[in-house]
Amino acid sequence: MSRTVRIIGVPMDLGADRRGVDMGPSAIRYGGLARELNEAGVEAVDTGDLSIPRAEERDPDATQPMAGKAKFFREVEETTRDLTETVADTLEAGETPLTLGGDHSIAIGSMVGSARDADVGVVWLDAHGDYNTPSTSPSGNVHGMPLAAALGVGDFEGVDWANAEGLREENVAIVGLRALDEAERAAIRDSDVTAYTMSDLDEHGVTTVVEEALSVATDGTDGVHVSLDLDWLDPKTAPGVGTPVRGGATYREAHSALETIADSDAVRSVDVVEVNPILDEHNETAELAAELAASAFGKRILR
Ligand code: HAR
Ligand code: MN
Ligand code: MN
Ligand code: MN
Repeated sequence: MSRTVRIIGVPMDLGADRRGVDMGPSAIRYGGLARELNEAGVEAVDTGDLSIPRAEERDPDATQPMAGKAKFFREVEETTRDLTETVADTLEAGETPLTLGGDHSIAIGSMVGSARDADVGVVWLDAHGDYNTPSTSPSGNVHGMPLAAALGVGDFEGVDWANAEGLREENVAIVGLRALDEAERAAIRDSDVTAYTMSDLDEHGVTTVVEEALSVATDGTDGVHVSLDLDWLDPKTAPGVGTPVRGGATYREAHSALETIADSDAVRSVDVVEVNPILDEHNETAELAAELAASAFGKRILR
């Protein structure tokens, strides 16, 4: 029986400073997502988009956490609760959630939903660590915090809606790191999270690194949540992202990584985030996002 992938659009941009990622879900659909998924041999169904408040109607500072700063914290909570239910219901129905961002703050909901009734590992493909907390964040943007939130790090300890129940630091692998804030670096070093930098990819090659990341994420778990931030790729290949960082994964490395992930047969849920159509060139980053999602579900040239 083939896998049914449920597309869930989350047009959220309140977790990031640069507007435009709210158009990501439309651009990725327009970029051929359904066709790509069909070519991967899965059944694709589309839930449409969750409804997200507009920034212009809200006050970014209306609710702040006990310590530090997190812009639009109340709105992030609302969206997280909504996405958590959608992802959990999707899994309960025997389908696989594919969540389209939106900024990376949405991954809090997809992780909390995915790890509600299961032990889950995470493979986090990103230039950034996304391990800040409201106290350590230099920007106050929640898209720099989702891993810390889901793991209950620092200010996020005991924040029930943000903590992913069945997720442990030991089962989290970040791949492709090249931009960290000071406090974030220290927090990752002190944690039990496994982090592979771009230098590790240079040294060992993408297949080896991703296989290691998968062994971290599958160790004692029921499945893997894959979170793909398009800024993981080099900005020459993926220009349409909010926070580009030079020196990222190439086109082939990215496909290879997601094909290796598909081969593990451990994929439980997937995010594709941070596509910014305003900054894109002819929708190519969105098309790439659609292609990479298909690779994650097993698309191959010869099958
Ligand atoms: N580390 C920075 C901050 O916390 C930048 C955040 C990153 N942007 C993302 N997330 N796209 O991966 O503000
Ligand atoms: Mn990210
Ligand atoms: Mn990033
Ligand atoms: Mn090494």
